[in-house]
Amino acid sequence: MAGVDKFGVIFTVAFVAAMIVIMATVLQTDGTFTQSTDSTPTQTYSPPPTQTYSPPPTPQAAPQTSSSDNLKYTIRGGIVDSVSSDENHNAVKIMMDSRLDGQLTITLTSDSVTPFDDGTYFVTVDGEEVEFTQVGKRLTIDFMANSQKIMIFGEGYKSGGHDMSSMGHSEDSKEHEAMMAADKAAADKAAADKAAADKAAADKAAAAAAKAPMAVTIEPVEGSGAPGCEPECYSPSTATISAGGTVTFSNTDMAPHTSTSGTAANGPDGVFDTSLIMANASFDVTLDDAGTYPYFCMVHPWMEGTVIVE
Ligand SMILES: [Cu+2]
Repeated sequence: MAGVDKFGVIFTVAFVAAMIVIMATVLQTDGTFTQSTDSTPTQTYSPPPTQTYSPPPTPQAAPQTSSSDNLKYTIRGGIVDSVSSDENHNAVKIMMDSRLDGQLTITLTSDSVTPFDDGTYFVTVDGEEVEFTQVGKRLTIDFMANSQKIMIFGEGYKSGGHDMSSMGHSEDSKEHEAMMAADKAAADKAAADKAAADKAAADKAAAAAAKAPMAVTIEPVEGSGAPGCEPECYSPSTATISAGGTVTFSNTDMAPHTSTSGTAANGPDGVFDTSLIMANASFDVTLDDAGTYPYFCMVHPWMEGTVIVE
């Protein structure tokens, strides 16, 4: 039985050792289990190739660069249909399709269009003059979506006084008309601006003219010594002057009157008081502070008026 036990012990030790070896190969150094890939065949799933949708290239994605009529250009936001120089009109015409706001950069040549004396050009997009940047003979012109025609004019075009002799025939006379229209629009705008400025000046003058006077005369109405004239027993019953102005209370009535600041109901407030003014006499009151000053006649309390100082 000892032999059997010995064999059993050896078997057990060997089994344990084998397990340790197996575990060691399975157990990674970081302690995580991984599936053995070399011992068992693995099935891999390959999904069928998916169809991806590629949107059509947008015009601005890749700037279109080309040359036509010996003119090199780059366009973004549109496609150039044609570039042609018109020697008769000393202009270059670019026809294009643009669905987006974009930019055309074109390098001109002396053959295509001769610049003005100062080396610059005149550019229109669909007949409207536009700003552009110029480096040497390379022009960069911005355009709006749906623009169709860019024209670049040289010395044949005289701003403000078009050289009609070189603007002869049909199609480009349309172009020229468009330019004339653009110029007229600009002139009209300038005129409108001037009119607006003139109006503003006129309004200012009117405002100055409308400014309250520095002097006003107030008279009691005839017969105001007896009730019945109210509420306009002074004329004008409401008078307006500018601050620092003078009110002349002139008594043109037969009866003596006063003009006393305050109200008949509450009495004098002490701002001013002419005291009694006899017939054909007058009294001046100067008021420096803006405000509304009620006054009344001490003798005839139905007589009330107002002085407004602005
Ligand atoms: Cu009176």
